[in-house]
Amino acid sequence: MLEIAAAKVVVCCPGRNFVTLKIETKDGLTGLGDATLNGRELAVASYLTDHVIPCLIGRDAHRIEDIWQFLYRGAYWRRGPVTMSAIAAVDVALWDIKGKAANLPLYQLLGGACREGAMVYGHANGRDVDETIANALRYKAQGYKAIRLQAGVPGLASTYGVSKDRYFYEPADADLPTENVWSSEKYLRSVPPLFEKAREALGWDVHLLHDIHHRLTPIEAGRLGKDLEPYRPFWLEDATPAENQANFRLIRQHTTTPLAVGEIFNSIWDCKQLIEEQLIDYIRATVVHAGGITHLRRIASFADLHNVRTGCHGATDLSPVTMAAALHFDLSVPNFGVQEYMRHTAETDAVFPHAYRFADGLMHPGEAPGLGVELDEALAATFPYQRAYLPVNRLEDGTLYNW
Ligand code: CS2
Ligand code: MG
Repeated sequence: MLEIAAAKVVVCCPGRNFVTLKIETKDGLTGLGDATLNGRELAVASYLTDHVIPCLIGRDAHRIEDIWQFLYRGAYWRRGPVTMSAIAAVDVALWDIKGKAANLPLYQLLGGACREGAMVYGHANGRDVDETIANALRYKAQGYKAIRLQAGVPGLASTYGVSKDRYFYEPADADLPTENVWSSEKYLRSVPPLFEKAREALGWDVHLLHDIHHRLTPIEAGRLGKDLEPYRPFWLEDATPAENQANFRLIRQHTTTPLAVGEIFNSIWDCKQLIEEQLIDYIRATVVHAGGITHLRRIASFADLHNVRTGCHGATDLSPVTMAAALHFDLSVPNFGVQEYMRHTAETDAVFPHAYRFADGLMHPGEAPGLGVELDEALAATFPYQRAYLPVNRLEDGTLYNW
C-alpha cells in the first residue's frame, strides 16, 4: 500500500496558464498531473480541490484503475472536459508515482518501447505563403520529418495558427475574447497554392500537415481534401466540428486525403463512431483532456482494431507534464502515428524541468523514473494566474461562427 497523504493544485502562468496537480504519498513519493483546460483553467482547479482531492486522501496510489473508475463511474455526472481533465491529472500523477516506486520510466510500465522515438510535427506558419515556406524550411533544416503548414488568408485580418512569433503560437491572448473574421470561400482558395508551393520548395520526403480548426462544412472539407490530393498531405485536421460524427461520412465519400480529429474529445464516446466506421485515420485525443493514460490507452486499443493511428494534441496549452506523458504513451502504443510538438517558452521549461528531448525529428521521454518532469514551485509562484481567453470567430456578415 502506497498511501496518498496529500494533494494540491498549483496554478501558474509562465507565459501562459497551467494547472498542475501534485500528489504525495505517506512515504514521500510525489507525482504530477496536468489539468490545464485553455480558457477554463480555474473550473478544473476547483473540481480537483473542492471535489476530488478530499476523496483521494488515504487511498492506495498503486490502485490506478480503481481510482479512475471511482472518479468516472462513481461521479454520476460523467464525461465533459472539466471532469475528464481533472481525472486525467489524478491518473497521470498516479502513473508518475508508480514509475518512481518501480524506479522505471513510465513507458516501461506501459509495455516498453515499440520504437526508437516519437515522430513529431512542428508548426510552420506565416502571414503569407512565402513566410510559411521559409519557416517550414527552417524546421526541415532542424531535422523535422513532419511539418504543419498554416498561412494567412488573403483578405482576412487574422487567421488561426498564424502567430506574431516564429515558434510560439499562443491564441489565448486576451483578458476578454477577441473577435476574428472568417470567410470559408477566401480560405478555400488559399490552401491549394500553399501546398503546391510547399512541395516545390520542400520536396516529397517530409510529411506536410494542415489544421482546418473546425471551420468547414463536410462538403467543403471534401472539396479541399480532393484539391490537396496531388500534394499528398499527411493529414487534414479537424475539418468540421465533430459533435455529429456522421458528418465525416460525407467527407470520406469525396477524398482519400487522410483525416485527423479529436483534440477536444474527452472520452471514447466522442470518437466511437468515427473509429468504428473508419471515418478518420488519426485520433488526436490526448492524455490531459481524455481522462489520462488509462483512458487514452483504451481509445488507442479500440482505434488499433480499426486501422486508426494516434496523433496526440501537443499545443503549448498542454504543459510539459502532458508532453512527457504523451511521449511515454507514444513510445509504447503499437498504433502510434505522430505527435504534435510546439515548443514551450523558456519560462515554462524553467518551471517544469524535464527529461524529454528532441533529436533528428523524433522525441524521447528520457530514462528518469516516472514521467521525468518536476515542478519548481518557488519559481511557479512568481508567475501568478492571468485570465486569458481564446478568440471567437464571426463571418464577414457578423454571424458567430466556429473558432
Ligand atoms: C490546435 C491548438 O494544436 C492544434 O492543433 O488546434 O492550437 C488549439 O487551438 C489550442 O490548443 C486551443 O486550446
Ligand atoms: Mg488543431
